[in-house]
Amino acid sequence: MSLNRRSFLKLAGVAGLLPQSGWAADPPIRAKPDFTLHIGAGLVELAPEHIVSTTLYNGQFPGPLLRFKEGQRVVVDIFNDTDTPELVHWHGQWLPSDVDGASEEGSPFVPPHGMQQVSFVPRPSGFRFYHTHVGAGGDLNRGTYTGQAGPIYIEPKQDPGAYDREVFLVLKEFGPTFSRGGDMAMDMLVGAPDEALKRMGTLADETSTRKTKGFEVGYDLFSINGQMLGHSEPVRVKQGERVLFHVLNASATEIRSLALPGHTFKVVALDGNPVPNPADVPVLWLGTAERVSALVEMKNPGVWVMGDVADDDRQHGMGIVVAYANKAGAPRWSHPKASRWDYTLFGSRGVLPSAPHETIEMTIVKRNAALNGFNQWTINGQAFSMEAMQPVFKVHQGRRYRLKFLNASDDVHPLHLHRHSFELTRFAGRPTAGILKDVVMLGGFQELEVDFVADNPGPTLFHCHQQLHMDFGFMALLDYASS
Ligand SMILES: [Cu+2]
Repeated sequence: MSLNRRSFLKLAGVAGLLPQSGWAADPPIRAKPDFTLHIGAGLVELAPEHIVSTTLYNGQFPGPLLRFKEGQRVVVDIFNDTDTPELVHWHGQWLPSDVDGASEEGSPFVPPHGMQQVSFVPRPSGFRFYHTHVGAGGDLNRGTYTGQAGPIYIEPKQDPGAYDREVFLVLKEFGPTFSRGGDMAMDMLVGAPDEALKRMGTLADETSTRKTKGFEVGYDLFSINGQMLGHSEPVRVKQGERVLFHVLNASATEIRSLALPGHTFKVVALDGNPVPNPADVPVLWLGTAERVSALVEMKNPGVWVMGDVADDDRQHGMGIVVAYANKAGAPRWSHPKASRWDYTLFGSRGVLPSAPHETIEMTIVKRNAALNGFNQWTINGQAFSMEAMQPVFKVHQGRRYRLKFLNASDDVHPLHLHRHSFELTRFAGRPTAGILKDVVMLGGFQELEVDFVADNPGPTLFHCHQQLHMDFGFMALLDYASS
């Protein structure tokens, strides 16, 4: 599949078969850009002894924070200074298919050593981000394994502003390598595995002809805002301040956690969307591409390590120092008490979600090491084909759809729907309402339901945001019925 995708890119690039969009087909009217992005090779100094070379936006990691105003059109010039076609995806926004930045939806590639001007009206307000949307397959120098990610904040027309300061944190690993390590069972989510799904997963494994485990990706280097713990400027705070942390997991494949000893996080927004019920938690958990905005009241003076609860990852860089004014000494870490992540904590109380017009079921199965040693992923028995590029679901404008996911694998999958927000309606066996997201973690052998309203016509991509999973089958294309 990786080979196929790469040959497709090559073919598409050489033969001029790139999907054409309205604005690309018309003679371009060059406007003065509000923002300019340069995609190119560069260095990230994670620490003096760890300087990595990768593809970056504007020569930096993370890419520059782009501040947009809700509803106010922006023009962005994108220059691709690399030898390969690129795509910039505007994650979490309600954009037309041709500017969303996914080739599967018909967005054109930014040609190698070429440029593209895009123009769109940013919405909805809140914490979004931008990242590359090209497939990587077996190439760890492509896709989200690179440093092509940056935060976006779309300022709402009215800002509640119940905080003293905002701090953006982008969590990201570097130095990816493959291993046959197999899957690490992750149990950070509430909910119990479903026996029928377990049996389905076991059956898939037993009928697999490959007995070795499929490849997984691991990392050597971990960072927050492109610097390893101990090598960055601390987040400097004052006692009594309310600091709003906007946390983005820009990992290609990993689920991340974040804790600040002696403090709690009040989660106020998920994926940039205010939650109905802000609630306190000791640890934040974020699947790939998820965002959490959380308020921390600074009331425990000292010098602290804010970092991942996984000791190994934190010791290899996944953390940042939080230092109170006039406090000195070695940063302190202490392990938070065990807790599991439960989205429903932040949902409306005593409110049930509206009934959908239709339910679309998706059963997810792993075919062990089926593709040259890589696991292949299927939705309802089908792995996504870049060649066919066929929409598998047709939706009607104005209708409310329920997506019901059944995970017959032990992996946690960060599921992402493009160009729409969805409402979480069932998680860990419990109904919920009021939580709007664009990525949500589906637990191993668990079920999950989300609803979305078909209100943004055009081809729409659904996929697992784990780069290895999406590259090896875990995608589906939705399209709108013509009438
Ligand atoms: Cu996945």
